[in-house]
Amino acid sequence: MSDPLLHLVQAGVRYVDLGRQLRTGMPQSPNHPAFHHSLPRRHGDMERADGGSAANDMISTGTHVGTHIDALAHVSQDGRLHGGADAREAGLGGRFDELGVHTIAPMLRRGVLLDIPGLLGIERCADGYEITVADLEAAAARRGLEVGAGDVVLVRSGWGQRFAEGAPYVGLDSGVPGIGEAGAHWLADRGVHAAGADTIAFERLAPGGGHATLPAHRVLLVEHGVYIIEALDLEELAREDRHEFTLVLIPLNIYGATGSPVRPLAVF
Ligand code: UVW
Repeated sequence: MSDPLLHLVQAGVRYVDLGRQLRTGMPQSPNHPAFHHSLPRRHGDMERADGGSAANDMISTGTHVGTHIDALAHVSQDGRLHGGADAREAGLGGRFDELGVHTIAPMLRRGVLLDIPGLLGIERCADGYEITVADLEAAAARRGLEVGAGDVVLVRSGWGQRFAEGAPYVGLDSGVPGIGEAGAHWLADRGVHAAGADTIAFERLAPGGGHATLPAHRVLLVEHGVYIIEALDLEELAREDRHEFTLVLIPLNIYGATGSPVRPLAVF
């Protein structure tokens, strides 16, 4: 019997890992409980009769830390969730049964990279820069691509390089680049399935403004039911000059969760 994976390898199919390594102290939004990894049972703590032992570790984390996907349960606007349900009444056993991360099907979809620093001829977008609709259109046109219904669109700002700095709340005072409300409407108008970026909040955060307003979250999650993926590593994909690929993304099947860590792959 032939091995289907071998066929893929022989056909030259490759992938780029878009997920960031989970580490205690990595950059994250201060909105969320941080990632912690500990080793409560070390080798030798309990030795078996045969001389063997096992080390067992433990993680605790907000579901919106590291590379992750936002479920539709995550954000409400003016007391309403996507679909109009009362957000304050919502929870497990209620609307989160329909909007939790367990309802996001594994993704095997056309992925499109819109590389904004590549377009602008810079290393990375300035902190707090709003990526405009003109930027999005020019980045797609530069590669002869059209964004279409069902796509997963990944917007690279270059900010992901700051993960190397290691500070947990890096960049919040100076702002974080990303799309704004207009960019979110542009994506929603094209019927995308999900949109992601290489930053902690997907959309632009104004210098000193923190998370005071999140218009792109409102437009995509609440108004249009478009999932958001954050803290992606898009550097290698840009270096590889890959702008169209198959995006493979599987959220954890956590019942009713507002988000989930993910490890997406760009396959080409
Ligand atoms: C932000 O910090 C806004 O990230 P998330 O959408 O995961 O809450």
